[in-house]
Parts: sequence; structure tokens; C-alpha cells
Amino acid sequence: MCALPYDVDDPPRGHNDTWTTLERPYCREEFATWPGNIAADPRFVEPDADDYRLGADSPCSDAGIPDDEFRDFDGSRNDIGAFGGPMGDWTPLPDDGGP
Ligand SMILES: [Ca+2]
Repeated sequence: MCALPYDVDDPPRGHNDTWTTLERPYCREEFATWPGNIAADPRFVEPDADDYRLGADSPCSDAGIPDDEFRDFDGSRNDIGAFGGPMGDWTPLPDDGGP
């Protein structure tokens, strides 16, 4: 059992992908019960090259919050992830090697 600081029947957030490669996922079972949440490989385009856009067969496509105010910039239903929603049309800065 995972202790959550909020009511599971009235979660503050839903429509997330709780998939992880961690052996001990944090509360994945509980999060999976939240409305709209999924637990599936998001199938990023090329994560090894830091390309975390959703691939064409991603289960996160059109799986985000269905309300009209959260539609993707292209007018489709919200995608789960950093590139979903009305502000999702952005390009990450190139990796400068960091500190
Ligand atoms: Ca979409």
C-alpha cells in the first residue's frame, strides 16, 4: 500500500503515463487507478538521443486531458507528455554538454 497525501477518488491530477523501468515504481498501482492514467511504454521517438517526442504508435497520443481548453496546438486531443497541450509546440534547446 502506498500512502498518498490526497484522496484517490478525487486526485489533483489524472491523464498521466505512470510507466517506468524502475524495479520499484513509486505507487504505480495507485496512480494507475486515477482517471485517465495509463501505464504503458510511451514509445518516444529516440530517447537514447534525448528525443522524447511521442512516436507515431505512442499510447500517450490523444490520451491527455480531453477538455477543449487543453487541446494540442494542432487541435487534436491533448497528448500526455511535454509536447502535449496548447503550449506543446516547442523545441528543446540543443544539449550544450552541460556543466
Ligand atoms: Ca494529440
